[in-house]
Amino acid sequence: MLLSEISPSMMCADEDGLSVLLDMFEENGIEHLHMDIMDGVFVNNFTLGTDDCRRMRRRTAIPLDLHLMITEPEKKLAWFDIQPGEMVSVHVEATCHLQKALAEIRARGAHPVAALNPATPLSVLDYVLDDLDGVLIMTVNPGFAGQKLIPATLGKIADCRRYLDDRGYGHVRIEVDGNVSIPNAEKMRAAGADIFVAGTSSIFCDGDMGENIGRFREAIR
Ligand code: S6P
Ligand code: MG
Repeated sequence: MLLSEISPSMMCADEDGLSVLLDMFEENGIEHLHMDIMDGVFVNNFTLGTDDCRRMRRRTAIPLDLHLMITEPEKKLAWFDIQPGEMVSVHVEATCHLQKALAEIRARGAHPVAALNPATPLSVLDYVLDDLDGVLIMTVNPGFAGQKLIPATLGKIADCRRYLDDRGYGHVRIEVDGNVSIPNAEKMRAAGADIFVAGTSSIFCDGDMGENIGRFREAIR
């Protein structure tokens, strides 16, 4: 099984105290920072944008995990100043040029990830497997934090792991996003997920953040 990693959802973080939070993430070995980018068209919300990504890169060495919930991402990748080693997810529902978008992310030295809404079948990946470093399985419909897990997506994570392994793509990571609470994270790990987006249902909730991260790590070990 691939090593498990945590990607805190930065749209859930307060701007106040951000430096302290980022120092704490570095001390806790947090592997990625999940940046939710929404355009008000692909999803009914606006969240983080290009300037937030630039600011975050100036404040921490933790690589960004850009989750682009925007239409026609292949036309907009240049706006994000993508850095080598970052993860960049594009939604397969948001483009009719999926291969082109993934190849452009790869050309920038970043890790291309295909994001799938809950109803989108895995077969959309059939002809882009060589272009992928990861699949982002949405376990809620994208747009908002604080939603409830869609139960069928747990089976989809297991199906995705099997789909990739059977085709010789065991190195392709599976990221999960949406209501990744500690109990849900345990089930997602058992199903084969290895990158976990931590939001309001796990680390950005009541209690000590350090202890929340510790419990979360334990659940996904
Ligand atoms: C939602 C977005 C997510 C949320 C995250 C929040 O569209 O893509 O990344 O920020 O899921 O986590 P939670 O624990 O509140 O569901
Ligand atoms: Mg997200």
